[in-house]
Amino acid sequence: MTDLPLTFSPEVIEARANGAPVVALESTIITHGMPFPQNLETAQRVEAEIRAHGAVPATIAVMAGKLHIGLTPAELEALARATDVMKLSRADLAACIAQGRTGATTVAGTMIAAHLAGIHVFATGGIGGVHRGAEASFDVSADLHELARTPVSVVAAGAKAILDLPKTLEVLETLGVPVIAYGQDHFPAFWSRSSGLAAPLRMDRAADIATAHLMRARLGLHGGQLIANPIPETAEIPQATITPVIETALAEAAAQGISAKAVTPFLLARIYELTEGRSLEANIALVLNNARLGAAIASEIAGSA
Ligand code: PSU
Ligand code: MN
Repeated sequence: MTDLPLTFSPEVIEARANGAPVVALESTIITHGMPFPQNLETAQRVEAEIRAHGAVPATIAVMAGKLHIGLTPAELEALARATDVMKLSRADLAACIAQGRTGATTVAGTMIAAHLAGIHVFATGGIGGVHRGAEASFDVSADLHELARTPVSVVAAGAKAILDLPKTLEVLETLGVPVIAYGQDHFPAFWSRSSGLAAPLRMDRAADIATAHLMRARLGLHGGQLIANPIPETAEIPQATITPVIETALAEAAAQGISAKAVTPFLLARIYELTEGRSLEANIALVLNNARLGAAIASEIAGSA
């Protein structure tokens, strides 16, 4: 462990020494997913929510070439204010560290770092997936492949309807990733509780999710689990409201030739503007909800160690 190039925050060092539950958090949502200052406020609230539910938060990022597992309050603020931050998926992580640069980890990048640090559970907003039109663009997020190979349970509110959700579920099935809806039969669609698509698996208890996570390791199965946790009812945006907004943002992205890593941040920023901030309020509510479930799953895993 000591020769791994990891920098732990003081509270994560203490949690590791005590066997306390730890929940990993990504940083792309801070630098490329939300505007300042809401990004900082949300990151602070999500960390507080995890602490209030008996676990320790570990926000993951590369800062000046160091891979941080947990950020101090000052580091979190510096990241939220930073510009020219790289977006780090599997392909980018080592290059960012080698060049001494600063980068924010995506779902894929965060899973890699969490696993290196021995963290089982990671809470976020939404995962990347198969983009609409992927049959022509081949734009499939590296998040899906990471779920297939790295043993971390990822709590998300499903995937956004900016993606092709049926194709995303098909690819997850092909890759052997368990997609577990929490407390309902349908796969959630980020801003909405249901995508209208049936989820492959359903669990109603954090303890069952923890047991399944540990059972995969005992069976020698690689890869993680996607825990699809529906947005709280009070924060939901109706499909009829969000669908035309998504269509507009997608049309603009196509017209402007946005491609590759820039697609997801572009769409998130436009949807925020077009909904006059309502999408962001929903986003914040669902991340807090995922933090609570992540803390519960991590506590169950820590308790059965
Ligand atoms: N989906 C969201 N919010 C986000 C992201 C996705 O609803 O912030 C971010 C996550 O970090 C995710 C990444 O891992 O975008 C996926 O980017 P890409 O599609 O380029 O793989
Ligand atoms: Mn992509």
